[in-house]
Amino acid sequence: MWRLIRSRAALEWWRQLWTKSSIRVLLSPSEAVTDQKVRYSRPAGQESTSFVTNLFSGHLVPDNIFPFPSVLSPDQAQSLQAMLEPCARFFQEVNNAAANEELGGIEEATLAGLKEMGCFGLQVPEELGGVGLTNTQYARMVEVVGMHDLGVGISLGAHQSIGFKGILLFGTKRQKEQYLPRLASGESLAAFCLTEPSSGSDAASLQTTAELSPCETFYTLNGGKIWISNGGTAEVFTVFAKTPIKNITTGEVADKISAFIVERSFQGVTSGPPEKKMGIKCSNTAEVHFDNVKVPAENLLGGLGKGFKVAMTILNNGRFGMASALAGTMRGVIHKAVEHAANRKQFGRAISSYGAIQEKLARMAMLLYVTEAMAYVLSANMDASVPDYKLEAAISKVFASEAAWSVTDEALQVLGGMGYMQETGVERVLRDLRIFRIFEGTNDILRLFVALSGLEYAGEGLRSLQRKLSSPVENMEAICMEMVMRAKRKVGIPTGCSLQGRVHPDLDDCTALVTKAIDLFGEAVESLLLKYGPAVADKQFLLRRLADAAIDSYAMAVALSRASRTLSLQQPTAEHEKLICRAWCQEAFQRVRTSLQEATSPQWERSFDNMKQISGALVHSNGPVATHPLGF
Ligand code: MYA
Repeated sequence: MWRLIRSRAALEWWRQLWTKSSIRVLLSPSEAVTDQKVRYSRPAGQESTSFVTNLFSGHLVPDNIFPFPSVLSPDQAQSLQAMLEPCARFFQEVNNAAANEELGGIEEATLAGLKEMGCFGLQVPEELGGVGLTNTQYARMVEVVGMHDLGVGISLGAHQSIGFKGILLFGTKRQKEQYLPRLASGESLAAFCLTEPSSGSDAASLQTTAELSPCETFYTLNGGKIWISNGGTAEVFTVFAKTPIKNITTGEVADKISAFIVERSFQGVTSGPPEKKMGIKCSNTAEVHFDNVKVPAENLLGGLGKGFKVAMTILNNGRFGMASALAGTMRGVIHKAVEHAANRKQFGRAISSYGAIQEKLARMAMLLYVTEAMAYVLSANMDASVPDYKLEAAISKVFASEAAWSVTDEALQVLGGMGYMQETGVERVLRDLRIFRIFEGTNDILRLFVALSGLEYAGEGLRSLQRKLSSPVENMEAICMEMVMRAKRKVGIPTGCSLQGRVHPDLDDCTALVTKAIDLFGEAVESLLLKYGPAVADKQFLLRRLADAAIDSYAMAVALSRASRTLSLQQPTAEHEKLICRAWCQEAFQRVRTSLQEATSPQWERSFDNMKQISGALVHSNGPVATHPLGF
C-alpha cells in the first residue's frame, strides 16, 4: 500500500518541498515556525472535478453533486419502469432465496427466468444481444436483486459488474463480437480472476505468469487464483498475469501485469470444488488453475502491460452496482423491521412508540437515504462521463457495505427473537452481507486508498504553489488569493467555499455544515502534510481517520443535494427528507470534526502509539497477553 505514495515521482517533489522553507515563509511569515501551516492552490494542469479529491485541498468543487444529477431521458425512465415491475414480481414469485441457499446454487426456474429477462447482459449493447442499460438504469435494476437475494446478485454481479466488464470497456471489436453475445444471453458465465494465495489487497504482487511464445501467436499462462466468484461455473475468465516486457530504450526486461480473456475450453484450465462460506451460499466461489494454458495472442485485453490499470478500472467501474444493490437490501429489511415494530406490543404499547426503537428506525432511514444518494450520484456521474470518480466509487462501496450491515443488524435487533429465526429471512441477509466489507477491495484498503490518493492530490497542489512562488510577480494574483483564503480561515470566516444558489434555502444550516467541514478538512490536511511530509503515507492510524472524515463529508454533501432537489420540486416527501438531511448532517459534521481532531492532535498520537504497542505485544505472544482475571 505504501506504493500509493512512495513509489511516485510526487514523493520526491514532496521531499524537496519539505526541505524548502520558502513556501511557509512567503505565505505566512509569522506562522512559518510556530504553526507550520500552508494554504495551497488547486494543482495546475491536473485539475480534477471530483468532489472528494478536491476536499483534500479544502476546495469545494460541487459540479458533480449539485444540483442532484438527473441523467435519465424520459424514454430511458419509461423503459426502465417497464422492466422494473416484472423483475420485482419475478423475484417475489419465482426466486426463492432460502431454497437457493439450501441448494448451494440458483434454482433452474430462476436461472431460466433471469436469462429470459436479459439479466445476464444488462449493460451489453443491444446489437450484441444485451439490454443496453445505462449505469443509472443498471443501478436501479440491481436494487431489486439486492432486495431479494444477494447470492443471486453476486452471481450476476461477478459475471457482468467485473467478470466481462473488461471486454465491455477495453475489448477490441473482435473480442466484443466473439464473447459478449453468449455472455449477455447467459449461455456462458464470466469470472474475474485477480486474487491469488499471496496477492489479495496487494493486487500488484500477483504471481501468475504469461509468456509470449517465440512465434508470438500465443501466451503460456501458469498460476492459480483463489476465491473466484463464479470460478467453478464460468466459461470465460478475465485473468491477470505478469508478463515480461522489454524496455526498448534500455533493453531491460521487467514484469508488468497484463489482462487476458481465457476460456475454460482452453486446455489446462481447471477449477476447484465450491468453497463452503458463511453467506451468499448460492453463488459459486472456487479456485481456478491455469497449467500451461495456451492463450491466443489476440486474447490480450487492454494492451500489453496495461493489466493493473485494466483491473483497477473494472473495479472502480463495478462499485456503483454494489451501492445500489445494497440500498435494495436495506429497503427490504427496513420494511420487515418497521412492520414488526408497528405491530408488536410490549408493556401495552406498540414497540414503535418507544424511543429506543424510534432511534433505530430513524438511523436506518438515514443510512438508506445517504446510500441511495451516493449510488445515484455515482451512476449519473459515470453516465455523464465524468472522468475522475474513483474515490467516490470507493467511498460508495465502503459506505454502502457498512450501512447495510448496520441497518440489517439493527433490523434483526428490532425483530428480536423473530429476527434470529431463519424463517424471517434476516439472519441470512446478515450472513450474506458480511463479505461486502471484505471483497472488491476491503474497506480498510479502500480507506487507505481514499486518504492516500487525496493526500497525493493535495501534495500536487503544493508543487504547483511552489512553482508559482518561484516567479511571484507573474503569479501575484494566485498567491494573494491563497493568502486571503488562509487568513479568512484563520479567523473563522468561511473561505469562499459556496453553494449559494445550488441548495434550497430551507437547508442553509446544513449547507453551512458542509462548507465548514471542507474548510476543516483542508486545514487538517495542510497541517498533516507539513508536519509529517512524505512519512504521512505510513501513518495508517491517522489515514483511517482522514478517510472517515472524507466519507462523512461526502455523505453530507450528497444527502444535502438530494434533499434540496426534493424541496425544490416540492415533492410530497420534502419535509421528511429535510428532517433526514438535517439529522444526518448534524451528526456527520460532529464525526468529521472528531475524526480530524484525532488525526491531527498530539494526544491522539500517543493513543495510536499505545495501540501499536498493545498490538505488537499480541503478535509477539501469538495471542492475548494480559493475565486472566482468575489468574489461571
Ligand atoms: S475481486 C478482487 C478485488 N481486489 C481488490 O480490490 C484489490 C485491492 N487492491 C487494490 O485496489 C490496489 O492494489 C491498491 C493499489 C489500491 C491497494 N483506480 O502504486 P499504486 C493506479 C485507478 O498506488 P498499489 C473481488 O473481490 C495508480 O494511480 N487507478 O498501487 C470480487 C498508479 O498509477 P500511475 C488506480 O500500491 C468479488 C498505479 O495504479 C487505482 O499496488 C465479487 C499503481 O498505483 C484505482 N482504484 O495498490 C464481487 N488504484 O502509476 C461481485 C491504483 O499511473 C460484484 N491506481 O500513477 C457484486 C456487485 C454487486 C451486485 C450486483 C447485482 C447484479
